[in-house]
Amino acid sequence: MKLYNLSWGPWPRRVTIYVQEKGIRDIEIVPLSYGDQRDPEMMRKNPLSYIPVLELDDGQCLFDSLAIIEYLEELYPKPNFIGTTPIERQRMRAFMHLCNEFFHRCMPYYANTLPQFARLLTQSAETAAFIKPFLDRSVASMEMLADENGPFLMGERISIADCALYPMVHHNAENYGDHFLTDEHPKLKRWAEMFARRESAACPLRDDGLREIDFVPEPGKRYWWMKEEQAA
Ligand SMILES: N[C@@H](CCC(=O)N[C@@H](CS)C(=O)NCC(=O)O)C(=O)O
Repeated sequence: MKLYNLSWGPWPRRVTIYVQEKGIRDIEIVPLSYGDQRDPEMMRKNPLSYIPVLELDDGQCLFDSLAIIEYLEELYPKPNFIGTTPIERQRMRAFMHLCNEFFHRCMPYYANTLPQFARLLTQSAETAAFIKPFLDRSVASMEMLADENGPFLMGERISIADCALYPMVHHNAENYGDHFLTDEHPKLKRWAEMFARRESAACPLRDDGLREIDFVPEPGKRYWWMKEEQAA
């Protein structure tokens, strides 16, 4: 199998963290750059043009980070990362859904608040203020579901929940300086500090210019976020 990957991408990182933590060694990781997902070859593999994509040996291509992870969990059931009882699995999946909800709420919030995103759109403080309570609620919900004693999100053993959330926390902190976990989230904070020390946690910063405020574009290169007049 081949896993098409973007090394700094929070969504594909869920799968690479899972593969590494699980000890799966027979998946070839194919590195892509941002933009490659729209090449005709990649569009044939995933018409939605998202990374990650898992290509099976028979050529079938699977997409969506958590659906890929659940597929792999069926192929490689040991060690168990999904939960051993229906209740454990339900809690883990509820956490996965909250984690997606959280990250989908981050994007419009950052787009409307971080200075580098002003290159992309006219920012609205009103929109940001509207979104913020929803975002806070997603984080509070994850805090509520996280295990009391840890050290992992679902308890003593690492699970898909850890692989699903860690890249999002890391992405926000390292690329945007947003350490959104506060003293109101003691369980998540303790967990994030613990997980950051794991070998699977290391990852490069995003390199498409949306991290730096004072980014100087490479001459002649068309960045995906550039308006036409900027690219000319
Ligand atoms: N729901 C998808 C989201 C994947 C996603 O947005 N990946 C980013 C890279 S981190 C991407 O491919 N973006 C390209 C685009 O939106 O065109 C998943 O969980 O895999």
